[in-house]
Amino acid sequence: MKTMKTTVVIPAKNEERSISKIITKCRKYADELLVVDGYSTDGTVRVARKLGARVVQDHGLGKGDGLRVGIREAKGDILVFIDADGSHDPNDIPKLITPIKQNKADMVVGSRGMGGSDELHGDVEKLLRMIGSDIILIGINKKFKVNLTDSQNGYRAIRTDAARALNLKENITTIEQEMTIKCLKKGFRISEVPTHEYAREHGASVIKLRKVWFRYVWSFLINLL
Ligand SMILES: Nc1nc2c(ncn2[C@@H]2O[C@H](COP(=O)(O)OP(=O)(O)OP(=O)(O)O)[C@@H](O)[C@H]2O)c(=O)[nH]1
Ligand SMILES: [Mg+2]
Repeated sequence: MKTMKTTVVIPAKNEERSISKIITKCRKYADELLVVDGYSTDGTVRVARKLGARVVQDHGLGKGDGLRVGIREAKGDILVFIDADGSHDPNDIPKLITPIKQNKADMVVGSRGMGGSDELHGDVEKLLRMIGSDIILIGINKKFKVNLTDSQNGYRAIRTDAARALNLKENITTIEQEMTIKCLKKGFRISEVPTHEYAREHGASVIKLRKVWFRYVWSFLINLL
């Protein structure tokens, strides 16, 4: 069997302070390092290029757009999506890609349900985010008769051909639940491994709950039904 090559896809928007650490730590697990830039106005692109990553630009529509560009551009057989803000530990990459290499899964999601999160607890916005994502998770589990513990985490690996077959449409972070639902609809095998989510190292989240909650509910319903 041919060895599967891995492309690590790093969506990044204004992450110059954390991206060098991520690129450096991902290097040993990646055959290709692909940074998808969302029109950063800081030194993200310069830092990424200096460290030898290939940099491509999204269309300025959001992280989902960025992941779609990564899925299109990647040369590897397996994609690993990892945030550039320091929330994910690159040393978890082997756990994410091994089940795919062993042909035991088509997508492997890092589960914060199993591995814990610094970002889902501590204030009202985080509580509402957690309740919302749990309601969506319960809906997915009931509909597809599965027992997932995280439908939202951006830290995940997927076979490139499976990702390309999904015809993903969401422009923002709703792309993660869309990917999960569409994998289940297509009968792709999803596994989870525990990964811990750390608080972003610098700067602010792009997610403002009051602006995005409706899109989460809407994309959940249209993809599920
Ligand atoms: N290419 C691209 N990347 C983006 C865009 N928006 C955000 N990102 C990146 O996507 C990743 C996730 O964004 P975050 O803002 O951390 O979203 P989040 O992790 O759900 O939110 P927090 O939990 O608050 O960290 C980070 O690496 C961002 O730099 C975009 O429009 N285009
Ligand atoms: Mg983050």
